[in-house]
Amino acid sequence: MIERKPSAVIAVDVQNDFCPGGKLPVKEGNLVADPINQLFKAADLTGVLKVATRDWHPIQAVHFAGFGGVWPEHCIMESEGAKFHPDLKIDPATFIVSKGVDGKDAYSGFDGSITSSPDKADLGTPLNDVFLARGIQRLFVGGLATDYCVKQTAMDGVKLGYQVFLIEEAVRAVDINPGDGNRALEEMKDSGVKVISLERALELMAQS
Ligand code: VGL
Ligand code: ZN
Repeated sequence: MIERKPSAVIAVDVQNDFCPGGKLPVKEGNLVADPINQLFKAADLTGVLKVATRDWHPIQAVHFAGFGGVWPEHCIMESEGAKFHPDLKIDPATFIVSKGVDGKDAYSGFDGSITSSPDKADLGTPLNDVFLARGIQRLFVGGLATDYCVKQTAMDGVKLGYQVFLIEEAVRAVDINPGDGNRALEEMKDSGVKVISLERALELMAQS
């Protein structure tokens, strides 16, 4: 008998501002939408939870260079740039996590809380509480950017006790310094994140 493990797919920050043409563009950022859609589709077939996180900053955020932080303005709440990329398939069954709403740095999806979900009772709840309430054990992670929010989300997942898989086709890096993305992958691996192909992830999900 196959051991079934309650799982979740997390799409990290697949937002217009992190895609080509956006305010903090990641090269080929838009290309993570297709593999993530495939994971979401498999999730629908297997009862795996779907989560999409989003950076959701106020205009005057200490996260931004003008207010003491390091980043150009991006993902201002309610703006076009903060919307999910149109290629990413979000539906009412997807749990949406908003983070950075107080203006502070919030790289990890676990720093955010639920702002849309199939069940109103989850609104305002931290992501980890949603997982704990449903007995989630495994996380399949993709999104933007490998060297920031994806890394923090995946490594927090390990720290919180989840088995974490990073889907290699479903991530892209900012690479402010050349090689940052690859270094982030190594750091994640060293901390216990399993980096796997989309094909392997779909196989594992079929056993969920
Ligand atoms: C991110 C930099 C600043 C990310 C968010 O989503 O990876 N990076 N804010
Ligand atoms: Zn941000």
